Amino acid sequence: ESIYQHIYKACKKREKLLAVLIDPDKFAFSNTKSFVEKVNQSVATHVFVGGSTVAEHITEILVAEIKKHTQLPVVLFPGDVTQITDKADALLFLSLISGRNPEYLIGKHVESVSKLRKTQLEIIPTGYILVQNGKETAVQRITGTEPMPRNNIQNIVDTAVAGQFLGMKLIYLEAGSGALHPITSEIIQSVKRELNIPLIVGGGIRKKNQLDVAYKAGADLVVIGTAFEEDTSFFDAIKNH
Ligand code: 1GP
Repeated sequence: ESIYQHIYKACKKREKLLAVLIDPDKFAFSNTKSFVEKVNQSVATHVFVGGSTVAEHITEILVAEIKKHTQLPVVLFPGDVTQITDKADALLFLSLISGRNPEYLIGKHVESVSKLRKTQLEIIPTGYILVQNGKETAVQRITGTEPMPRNNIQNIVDTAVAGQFLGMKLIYLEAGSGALHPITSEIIQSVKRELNIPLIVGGGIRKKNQLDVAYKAGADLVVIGTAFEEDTSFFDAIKNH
């Protein structure tokens, strides 16, 4: 079974998935073993690795180390072509459909092919939608795109559905790492209602209650990075989601 099939089936069965995001840029390499052991003991189902500003080769070294300590699928969530490594299991092939920068809609994708051809990575086309969260995010700064206004829900829904029509296999609603406000339940619900493909939600989720709200609204997979980075006791706090 592929990683995507697993996510798709979970979505149809309404099982909830949780990805722990490790940003190589913010993560102390020497902590990998103990951190990943905590991930293994938690309810997490996936490890995502990626960030907006990661120095070359660091991702590969970190992914190799993570793989030593876990059986969970390790999925690349790359901010850039340089973060692609065969050491992972799958790659979210992200298209920033909230923005209008051709580099992040198709340019980087073309650039990545010579690298991807040499890997066995499972490639999962993903429509990535950045939504305003109250402060500027790294994604916004680096891609030079505007996030979608939170109050124009119809536009967010239409963007997600357009992504599905284009053949994307996942839609990722992103508030941005460390967001002040996570994606609202109203946005999640409205998008979920019109999608047949799994919905990922991430950015700014730091409390168990915010995780529950996201799942209840219809998120199939939630991504959490900062909250675990800052305090690994959050793994215990979410035991019975
Ligand atoms: C960021 O959606 C992820 O790309 C996770 O965000 O670090 O705020 O959990 P946090």
